[in-house]
Amino acid sequence: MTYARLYAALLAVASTIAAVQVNPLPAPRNITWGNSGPKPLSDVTLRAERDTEDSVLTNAWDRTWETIISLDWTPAGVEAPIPKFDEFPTSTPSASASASAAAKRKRDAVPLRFVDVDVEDWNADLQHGVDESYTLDAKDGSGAIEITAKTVWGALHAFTTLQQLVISDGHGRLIIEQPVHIEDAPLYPYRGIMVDTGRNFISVPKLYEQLDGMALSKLNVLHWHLDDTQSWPVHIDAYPQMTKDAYSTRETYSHDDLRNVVAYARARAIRVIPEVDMPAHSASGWQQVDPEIVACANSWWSNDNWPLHTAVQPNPGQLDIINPKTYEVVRNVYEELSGIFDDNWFHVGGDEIQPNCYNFSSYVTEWFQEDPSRTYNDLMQHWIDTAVPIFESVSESRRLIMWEDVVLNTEHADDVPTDIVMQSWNNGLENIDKLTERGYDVIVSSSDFMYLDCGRGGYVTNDDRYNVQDNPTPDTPNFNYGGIGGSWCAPYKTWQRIYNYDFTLNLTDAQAEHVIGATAPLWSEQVDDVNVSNLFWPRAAALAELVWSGNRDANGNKRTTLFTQRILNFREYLVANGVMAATLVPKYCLQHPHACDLNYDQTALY
Ligand SMILES: *[C@@H]1O[C@H](CO)[C@@H](O)[C@H](O)[C@H]1NC(C)=O
Ligand SMILES: *[C@@H]1O[C@H](CO)[C@@H](O)[C@H](O)[C@H]1NC(C)=O
Ligand SMILES: *[C@@H]1O[C@H](CO)[C@@H](O)[C@H](O)[C@H]1NC(C)=O
Ligand SMILES: CC(=O)N[C@H]1CO[C@H](CO)[C@@H](O)[C@@H]1O
Repeated sequence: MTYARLYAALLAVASTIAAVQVNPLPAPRNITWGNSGPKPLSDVTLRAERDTEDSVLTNAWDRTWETIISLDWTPAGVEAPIPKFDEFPTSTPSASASASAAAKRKRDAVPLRFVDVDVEDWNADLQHGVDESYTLDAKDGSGAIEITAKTVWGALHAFTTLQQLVISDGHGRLIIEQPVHIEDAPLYPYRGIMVDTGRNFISVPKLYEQLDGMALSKLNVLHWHLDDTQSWPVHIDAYPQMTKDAYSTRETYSHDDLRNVVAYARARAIRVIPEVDMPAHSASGWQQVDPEIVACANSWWSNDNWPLHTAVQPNPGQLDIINPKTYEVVRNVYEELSGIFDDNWFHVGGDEIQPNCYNFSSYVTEWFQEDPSRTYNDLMQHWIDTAVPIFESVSESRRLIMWEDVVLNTEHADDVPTDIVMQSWNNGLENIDKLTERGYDVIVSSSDFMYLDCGRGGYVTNDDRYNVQDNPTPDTPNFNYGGIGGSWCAPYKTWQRIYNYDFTLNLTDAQAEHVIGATAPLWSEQVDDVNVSNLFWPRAAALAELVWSGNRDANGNKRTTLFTQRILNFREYLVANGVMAATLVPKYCLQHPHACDLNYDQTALY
C-alpha cells in the first residue's frame, strides 16, 4: 500500500486514530497528541501571577485570543503524521460504536476557559540567548490550558503555537482537536530575516506586517539594513541634512518611527538589530554632512570596463577610511542610533570594499604613497582599529556583527577580533567552515540558499544582453535561457531549497557550536511595499522551522514531505493574518495532500 493511499484511508477514519488536521509551524520539538477527542474552548481568560494591563504577556494574550475569535480558522489541508504500517486500522469502526464513543466524548469534554501561564523569571530581558522554551498542555478534565515558560518571551511563543492549534469545528465552536502536550525550545538562538530600506523604502506598516509573520513563525531577529549608497532614510538629530538623500520627505523614518518598530517587535518577542553598512555601500546621507568623508561617489561605477569598477552596483561610494573627519561623523551617527535601538547587538556592515574607489580619495592615495609597503589589507585594518573602539564604546554589553568579507575577502583585515559575529553569505558550507574554524560565531545567510531576492532578472538598465532574438537549446544556453538572466545569485530560492539546507554539515562539534543561527536577507533593489511580503513569505517560514526545530525527524531523516502541508497551510494562515504571502501551489495541492508530489514514493526525501 502506498502512503498516498494510506492518507486517503486515514482521513476516512481519522477520529479513531487521533489524526489531527493541524500542526503548528514551526513544528514543536516535541508534540504528543492524545486520542480522547476534541477539547472545546470558550472565552479563554489569561491567569498569570503578573497580568497587569500594560504587561507584554497580557497584550500578547489579548492579541492571540482576538485573532482566534476573529479568524474562526479552518485549515484547508490535512497534516497528519504518516502512520506506521502496523498502526494502520484495517477496517472502519461500526456506526454504533463510533456514535457511542462520540456521545461519551461530548459528556467528558470540559470546556477550556483559562490559560494559566507560569513564568519563572519575569525580568529576563529580550536579548541574545534569552531562554525561549515553553511547555503547553491541554489536558482532559482540566478547564485550563497550562503554559510554563522560563521567561515571558517563551510564553509568547507558546501563544503563537496555541493560536495555530485552535480551529473551528465547522459548527460555531472553537476546539483543540485532541488533548495535547508540547515541550518546545529553539535549536538556535538567532533566527532572522533581513530587510533592506536603503535600495527602496519600506513603510512602517509594511515593517509591522513582516513582524507579524515573524512572530507567527517564531523568528526572533529583524536585521534592519537601514541605508545604502542609494538612499539615507533615517532622521539623525546630529545631522538633519542626511535625509536630503532620502527618496522623498515622506520616505523617511523619524525617531518615533524607529522606536515604534522596536516596540512592536519587542511586544512579539522579536529583537531589532540595525545595520549601518560601513565603510563600503556608503554615499547617501554621509555626503550631505561632508563630501570629503565619502570616496568615489561621483565616479562611473564601470561594470562595462570591470578592471576600473568602483562599485558592484550603481551608485558608488565608500566612507573614506583615512580622513579623520569620517570617524567623527560615524561616531555621532552610531551613538545616536544606539540610543534608539536598545538591543545589545549592532551590525556595522563591512562587506564589498572596492579598491578602485579609493583612487578617488587624496587621503587614501597619499597614505599609500607615504609608505609603499601598505596594502588594502592594511587599509582595512586601519578601519577596524579605528572604528571598532568607537562601536564598542557605547556599552559593555555591545556586541558587533559584520559581514564575513572583512576576514575572508582579498581586501580583508588581518586582525579582526574574534568576538565580532560574522554573517556568512558566500560559498555556502565552505565559508561557514572557514569562519567557525577560526573561532568566529557565525550567522548563516548563504546566498545560494537563503537570499530571497535572487532569480528575478537584473535591474541595471540599458543592458544589451537582453537584446537576443535566438531561441537556444539546453546545450547552448545564453544569458536569458539557461543563464543567470542578470541575477548574480540566480535562481530563485524556493522553500524546499531553504528547508533542506544542512548548514552545519561536516563541521566538527566545536565548529557547530559557533553557528548561532541564520538570517534570510531580502535585498531590495527590486522590492518595496508592493511586493516585500510576497517575497519574504512564506519562504521565511521554511527558514523559521529549519532554525527552530530543524529539517529532520527523531530518526535523523529529512521531514520535507511532512513539512509540505505545514507550509501550505501556514501560507493560508499568514494571508488570513494580513501577511501577503506568495502562492506556492495550485490550491488543489493544498486540498489534496501529496497529490502534487514529484515522487510517488513518499519516502523519497527521507
Ligand atoms: C516527548 O514528550 C513525551 C511526553 O512527555 C516523552 O515521553 C518523550 O520522551 C519526549 N520525546 C523527546 C524526544 O523528548
Ligand atoms: C587605481 O589605482 C591602481 C594603482 O595605481 C591602479 O592599478 C588602478 O587601475 C586604478 N583604478 C582606477 C579606476 O583608476
Ligand atoms: C561532507 O563529508 C563527506 C564525507 O567526508 C563528503 O563525502 C562530502 O563531500 C562532504 N560534503 C560537503 C558538502 O562538503
Ligand atoms: C509589482 C511587482 O513587481 N510585483 C512582484 C513582486 O515580486 C513577486 C514575487 O517575485 C511577483 O510575483 C510580483 O509580480
